Amino acid sequence: MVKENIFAFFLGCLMPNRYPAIEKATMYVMEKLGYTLLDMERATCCPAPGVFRSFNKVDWMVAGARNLCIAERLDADVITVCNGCFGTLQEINKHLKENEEHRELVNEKLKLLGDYEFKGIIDVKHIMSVLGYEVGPWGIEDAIIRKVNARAAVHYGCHFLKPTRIREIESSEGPTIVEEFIEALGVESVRFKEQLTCCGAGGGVKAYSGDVSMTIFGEKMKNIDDVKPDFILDICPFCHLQFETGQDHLNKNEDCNYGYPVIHISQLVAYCMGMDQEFVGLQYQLMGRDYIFGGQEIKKEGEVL
Ligand code: 9S8
Ligand code: 9S8
Ligand code: COM
Repeated sequence: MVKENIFAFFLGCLMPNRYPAIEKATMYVMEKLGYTLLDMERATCCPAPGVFRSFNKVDWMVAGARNLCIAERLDADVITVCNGCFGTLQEINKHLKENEEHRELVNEKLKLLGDYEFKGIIDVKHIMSVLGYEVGPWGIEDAIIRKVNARAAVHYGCHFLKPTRIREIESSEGPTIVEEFIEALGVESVRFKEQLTCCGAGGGVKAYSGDVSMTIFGEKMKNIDDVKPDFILDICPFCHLQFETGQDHLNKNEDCNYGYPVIHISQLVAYCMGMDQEFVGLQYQLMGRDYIFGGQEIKKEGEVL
């Protein structure tokens, strides 16, 4: 039995290297909600699904299983804040639980790396599913001290939703988990054209061809700009990187002047729960404004309404 309310926190590569504020915000949110996050010592890249799996599926499974073994030793389910990490770890975990032949093959190879054996005793979760399905919009209401009163363009990203048979999201074609959750934070989600398509970063596209990546991203930004949201909300540090650096790239190379703040779900929730805007990391997203959100306080910290 895995421990309740305790997660092995899988950092991945992008968040600790590029967006430590997302990491800090995640810890703030989860701890305030009563969860404990454990460090996964010696964890590596998940490895990224769109990149490593395309080259060598066995090596991808071995490296992923090694990370899962670290969480198994802690007796805790894994939590990730990244779609790619979720994609890899959830898929490998499910696959190796079901496929004995691959489990044996992977365990043989794991022996070469040290004292590792995949047992199949834990689950892998994305923070959005924990917030949306376990804490719930109903549960977060008690934990927040301010509502945001803004309009967001929600970007789900590919690996959170697909492949459908593995992901366990209520609907991968018309998901509402993010929208329903952020409504409780005072955020209205504005629909835009081709909302569920890729941001253009994943699948190795950004690394292989910056131009193709920016063409896909340019379309996405046009569709978002049509509905003029107050900010862009993502649930994946790689999408986050694309939206953040991509807007600057388009502004320099195309006839546009985008300046949409880009906010990860952990940052938004941390802010609503009382974390200072400066620590949530939003100051990097201000784009010349003093505050993104009016930050209407609905109660003081600790106060019960
Ligand atoms: S790890 Fe290495 S490149 Fe990354 S952030 Fe999320 S996907 Fe997993
Ligand atoms: S969309 Fe398509 S593959 Fe991905 S999840 Fe995050 S990066 Fe943006
Ligand atoms: C995207 C991960 S989040 S990957 O580039 O598709 O592997």
